[in-house]
Amino acid sequence: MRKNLVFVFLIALFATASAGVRTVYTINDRWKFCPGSPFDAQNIGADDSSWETVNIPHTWNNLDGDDEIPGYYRGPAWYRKSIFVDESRENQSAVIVFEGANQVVELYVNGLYVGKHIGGYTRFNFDISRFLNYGKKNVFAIKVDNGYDPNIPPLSADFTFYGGIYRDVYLMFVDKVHLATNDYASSGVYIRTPEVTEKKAVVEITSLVSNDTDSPVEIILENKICDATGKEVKSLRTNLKIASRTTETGIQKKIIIDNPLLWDIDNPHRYQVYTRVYDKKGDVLYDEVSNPLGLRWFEFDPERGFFLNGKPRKLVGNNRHQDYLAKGNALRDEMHVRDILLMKQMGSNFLRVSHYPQDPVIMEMCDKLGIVTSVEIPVVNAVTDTPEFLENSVNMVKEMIRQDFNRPSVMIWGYMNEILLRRPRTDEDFLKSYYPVVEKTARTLENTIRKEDTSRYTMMAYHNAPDFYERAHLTEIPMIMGWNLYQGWYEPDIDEFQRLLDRAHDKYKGKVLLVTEYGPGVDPRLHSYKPERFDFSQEYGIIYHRHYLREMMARPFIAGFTMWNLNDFYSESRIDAVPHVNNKGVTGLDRERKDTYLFYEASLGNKDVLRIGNREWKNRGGVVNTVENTCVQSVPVFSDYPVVELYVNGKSIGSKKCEENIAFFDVPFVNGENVVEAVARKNGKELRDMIRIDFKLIPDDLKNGDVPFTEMNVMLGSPRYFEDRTAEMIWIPEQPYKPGSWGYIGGEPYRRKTGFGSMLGSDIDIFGTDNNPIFQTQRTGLEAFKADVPDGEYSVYLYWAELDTDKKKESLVYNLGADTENGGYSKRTFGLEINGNPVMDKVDIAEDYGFGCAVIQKFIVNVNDGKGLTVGFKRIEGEPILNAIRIYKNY
Ligand code: GCB
Ligand code: CA
Repeated sequence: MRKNLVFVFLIALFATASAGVRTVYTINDRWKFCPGSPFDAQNIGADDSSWETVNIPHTWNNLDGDDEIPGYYRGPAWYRKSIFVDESRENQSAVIVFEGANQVVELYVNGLYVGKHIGGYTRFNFDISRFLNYGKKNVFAIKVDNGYDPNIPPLSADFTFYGGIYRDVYLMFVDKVHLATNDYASSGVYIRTPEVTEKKAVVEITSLVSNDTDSPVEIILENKICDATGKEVKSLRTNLKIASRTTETGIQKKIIIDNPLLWDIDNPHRYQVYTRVYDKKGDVLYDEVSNPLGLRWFEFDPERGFFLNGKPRKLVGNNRHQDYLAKGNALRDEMHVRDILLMKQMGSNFLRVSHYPQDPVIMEMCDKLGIVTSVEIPVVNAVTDTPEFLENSVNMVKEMIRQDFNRPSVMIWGYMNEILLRRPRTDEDFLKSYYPVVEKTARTLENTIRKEDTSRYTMMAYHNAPDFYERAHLTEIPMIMGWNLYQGWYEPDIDEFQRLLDRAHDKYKGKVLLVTEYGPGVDPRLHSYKPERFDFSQEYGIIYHRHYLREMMARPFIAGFTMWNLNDFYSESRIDAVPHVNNKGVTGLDRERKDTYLFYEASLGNKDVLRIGNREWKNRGGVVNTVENTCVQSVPVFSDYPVVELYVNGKSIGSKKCEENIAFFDVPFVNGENVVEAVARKNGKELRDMIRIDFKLIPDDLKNGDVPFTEMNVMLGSPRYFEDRTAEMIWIPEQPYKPGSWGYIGGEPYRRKTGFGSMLGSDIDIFGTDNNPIFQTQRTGLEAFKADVPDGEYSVYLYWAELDTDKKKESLVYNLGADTENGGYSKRTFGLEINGNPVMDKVDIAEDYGFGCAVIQKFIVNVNDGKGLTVGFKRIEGEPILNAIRIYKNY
């Protein structure tokens, strides 16, 4: 009896549910995948048994960046999967929805061609109703191609164009009468707020309804607005007639909400709009979608910056790339969510969704957390002068706008990034015709945006070549000018940054200015107490960001800024401290928080922040530099409190004032474990933070019995510290030799000459190692490396790489002025002696191993009669070199 009741109840539940609610679910798992163009791949009977099995999100390039082979696979690949579709779906419309796949997709269902989509960063869908067999299995075959196509943006850019279905893919079943799914994969509903004040909001809702049946229908269109608690605030019904197989527009104007709850950065209240389609009596619910509604008004003022709901707000935040360590761009929702949480924790209120639209959950998170966004299409570096390129770009703009139209977080649409960075040619003849093409593209995109959406601002991001942009009239077109600036990184003089801001402010009167990019490369494994531009150290990262933050905060006309970047990201064509990785993130590829992140966390208006810096530098070391046999090294502490006290191994080493939210402490490290604890107090509140560091003391006096010598790893020509995280090994800077101690004799640190002076070490990729920084610095022309180590058996490892290149190095696209301009390699050979014994008559690294290749040679050496260790270099031709040395006591 009881059982039966439940049963009846269930039937009732299902009956109402299936009538009105669309069904949407992912079909991500267990696809067959094959790169290339396998014969027959689209056909039902194709044999895919030998194909790899993958889950979506998927990319075929996620591991490409790890090898030495330049480039990555760009071309076609196929996905196949059989999917059972319920018989009950036969009288519905069936749609397959892709959140994003890079970059051209062709879909076949049951051997039949369904359609094609161009562009790798926006959502798209296909109605597959007439291709399906109901109550049966259906073969889906999807061709995805990420090959270069001159008609599809981006043509080139500083990020990897991963191929694959790298975002969720769904099946959706909906009544034949439904909210439109044929409108650039939008929700079919557009919510506008022509007027919002504290007193009153005026809302206007445009809904597109499709009738996929063979006869006309009359429907009732309902829009119900609820507040965040679910309470109904307004509800409107409109009658609509829709002819067979057409889409009709229903507009509901002048919906008034009194005393609206506003969407704000600190309190992002969201209403929810439920759009429903009923039969004409209002009895049967055909379809429903919901959209967020944020009531807010905003304005950019060229002098006073950004205002949200009438209040000035400096927009401070990040750019973000959609990739992660070893995953490429194929990230599950939770990985995207995590990034926005990281931003929020850092104190950001602004995200430049660059250089392309991203996963819907990114936008949802920004709506939820009160993060203002700017979204842009990936027209980067250059354009192609064809109608197809323009058409594809316009389509991308429409998809972007329509898909994210209802998001309260979106306030800016962008459409070009550094579009004159890669001018295909630079001769006058060419430029004369190229500039007008770029201008025309820009104007077309600008006009498209303004037509699609009158409520947001438009933006373009320029690189530091205003003359180019002025000549092409690009500075006149968008409402907001975004500047990508790297003074103190690619360009030498960091103070040029603020001068440039002031000049731009003077010159572009009436224009709104944002700093859309700025940032130094930081390899989290590198540290330096003599930080300098382009050394990739955490410490230079702080110098740079501190400077930029100070200057931008001091200028009200800078409406906002977005650092480059939230996270490190892959860029196949780039070689820095980590090959194929752009290290300008404030977090790593694995989202490790660098000191720069901690600095912002303490600086951006967060409350009660206390973070000891260098916290990921777990294996740390250095040379004894006190009579107490400790090694004093500086440790930064980040806090929004005025004073911090630091305890080292239980003892206070004093209090320091935080200046610009940082206090630097000289910490005396002992061998082994060190416990460092910070305490800050304000208004009766106490904050504490603690880290543990494993420290390896390296004796300076090698006869010092208190700190016995076990090993030392020294990078030549380098003031940097490096942590080999795999081997948990510490690399320390070089020092000159003095008797009783250790160090180099003779020679000079290798410095690369660049367009702007010289820089530490080299930036070429070093093959055969994961530890480029060990090899990228070098001492040239040295006579010897001496260490007065005690008697015993040693392993002595010499590390080499030829840093000069055989021909003038091909200039790296993104290192702008920082490219190496050393004349190129001239022959070098030298002899090697250990403790006076010739061990190799003729070392010729370039000849024997090639250029930029890691070479590590281990020598077993007996040291006796108290003579210590001497590695001698005998010049034969050119200057002898040594990149690093490891001395390890075997017995
Ligand atoms: C830029 C580009 C960005 C690069 C960045 C860099 O100006 O817009 O895509 O990644 O510089 O790191 O060089
Ligand atoms: Ca997703």
